[in-house]
Amino acid sequence: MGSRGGIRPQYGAMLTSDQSVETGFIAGDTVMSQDLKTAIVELDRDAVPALVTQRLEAGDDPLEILGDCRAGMTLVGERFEEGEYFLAELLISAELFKEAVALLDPHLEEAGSRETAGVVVLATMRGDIHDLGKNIFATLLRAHAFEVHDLGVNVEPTHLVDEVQELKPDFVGFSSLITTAFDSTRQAIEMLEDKGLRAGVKIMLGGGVTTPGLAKHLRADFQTSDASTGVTYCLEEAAAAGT
Ligand code: B12
Repeated sequence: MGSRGGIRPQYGAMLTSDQSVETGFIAGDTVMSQDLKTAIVELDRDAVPALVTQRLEAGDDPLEILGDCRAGMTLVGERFEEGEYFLAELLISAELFKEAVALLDPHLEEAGSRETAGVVVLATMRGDIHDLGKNIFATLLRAHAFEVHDLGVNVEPTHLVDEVQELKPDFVGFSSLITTAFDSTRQAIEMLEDKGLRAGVKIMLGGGVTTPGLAKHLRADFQTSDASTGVTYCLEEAAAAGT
């Protein structure tokens, strides 16, 4: 573990992608951006918080920093898929990611200023315990004055439906990172339809494994793998509804 590519990050340097031939950097990436991805995929517990802090101090957009952290997590997932990393590495990467988000959170909260509000219920459904992305989406929504009810992970469809009945939200967001949760998501949506709760609610699918095709299949209104795009959708829908 930890030797692939042989890149030892040069923290703080703002080199351009011209150096990519030698180092393996991706065209368009700055060294700072590539460093953070590398630090995450190499599970470097000192470098990750140091780089996030350094980039915040340098005035980088917190959403861009977050995007680089997420890209690092995608690389971790690829190594897991290839059998190079195991569950232990996934867990360590999750801890590193949480640490990065804890540093970014106050800046993400500052990012929003619009007063448009609506009620959002969020859940990761039964069969899925991934929640890092959902938590980020919740933070960004709150930053834009949405009232967020986060039901957590491994949520039973009946529990979600009870909460929707009680809270009468404008939006229900399902966060999915693993295909085994598709069935419970489908069940929840069908139960909302059967109980007559579907009409007043916009249903969103988000998370790495969701696709437009899945959204169509589940009769969801919206799908994305990007929290900011999700917030834009909520803001536009809330404005259109006059909330
Ligand atoms: C970290 C991680 C874990 C951690 C999760 C910790 C946690 N608290 O979440 C731990 C170690 C617990 C874990 C466990 C497992 N994992 Co895992 N894990 C990952 C990993 C590396 C990163 C996921 C992540 O957090 N990404 C970063 C976040 C920020 O991205 P995101 O979730 O997509 O969120 C963004 C957007 O999608 C959006 N968003 C998210 N939700 C929502 C919702 C709405 C409504 C909206 C609008 C937007 C939105 O906002 C975020 C910011 O933009 C992925 C690899 C990958 N490629 O994703 C594998 C991965 C998801 N895991 C996988 C697997 C197989 C597992 C395990 C089954 C492993 C095992 N053998 O036990 C278990 C699953 C247990 C279960 N039942 O859920 C597979 C899933 C394969 C599949 N296609 O189904 C992946 C893809 C790895 C792989 N390539 O094989 N995992």
